[in-house]
Amino acid sequence: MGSETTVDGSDVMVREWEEFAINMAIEAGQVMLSATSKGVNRQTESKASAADLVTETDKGIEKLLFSRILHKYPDHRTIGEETTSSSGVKNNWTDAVTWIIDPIDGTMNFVHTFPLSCVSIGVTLNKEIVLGVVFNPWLDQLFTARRGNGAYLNGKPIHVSACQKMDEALVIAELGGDRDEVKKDAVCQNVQAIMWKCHGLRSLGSAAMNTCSIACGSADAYFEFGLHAWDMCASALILTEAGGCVMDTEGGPLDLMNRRFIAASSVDLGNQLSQLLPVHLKLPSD
Ligand code: LIP
Repeated sequence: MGSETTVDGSDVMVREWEEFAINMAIEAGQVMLSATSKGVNRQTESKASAADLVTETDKGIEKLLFSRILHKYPDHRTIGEETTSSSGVKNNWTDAVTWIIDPIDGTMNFVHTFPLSCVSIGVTLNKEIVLGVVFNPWLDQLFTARRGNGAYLNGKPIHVSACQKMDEALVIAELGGDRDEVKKDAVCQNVQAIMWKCHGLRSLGSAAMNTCSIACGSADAYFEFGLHAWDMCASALILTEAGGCVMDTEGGPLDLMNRRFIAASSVDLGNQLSQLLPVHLKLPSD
């Protein structure tokens, strides 16, 4: 493990946040498991569409984590899926230390007990991601990364695959939660453009799990329009620390608030995917 410093020069601080985030992620995982064993995971409300779900467990975990964070670090900021969706206001993302959290990424999977959902905890400082922790309690997978220190799965270093070509790549695409006609048409055109040009197409139902799969070399590229900062933040760092890349769907740098995401095992592969996509949706930013 390396010992590089972070943007403000203090890896010691980020290490402390990491330990704290890991404990919170494990606690959140226990809440997910217990909610499922009681059957309350199936009690849902919908948000942007009938396929964009929220459960009491999503809300409960977000509340729990935010209260833990603000109790320990009163001057830190928080951005979270359930708080932001219910307030209807844009994220106030500043240079301050900001915890960007998806309490359950893959809520649809959680509701159906499909074992691919996770808690995703990212931290930004000066608008750079400095920490990423993703925990899937069903598979007991804990992905972690601090900026400049590599990426780990259950404490063991992980690395992206060596795949460089689309026709050898396992690619991930998602339908996403928005179901308006423009979005549906874009998904169909984009999927059609890549489906016969790659080794295979998958859809895990969780942006963080999709991205972490690329980080550990089990998949090679992923794109989605309509993601939010909390879907991307933690796993984007895990992937880049594992040697991969994240970018805007048109190939520029990733803007966490811009809702357009390509993740790939290399810049080359990311660019190949970007060029194959015929539709690049422009969505209202977060
Ligand atoms: C969901 C994702 C899913 C993606 C949806 C949505 P949620 O997050 O991770 O893979 O396709 O756009 O954002 O709502 O389960 O936290």
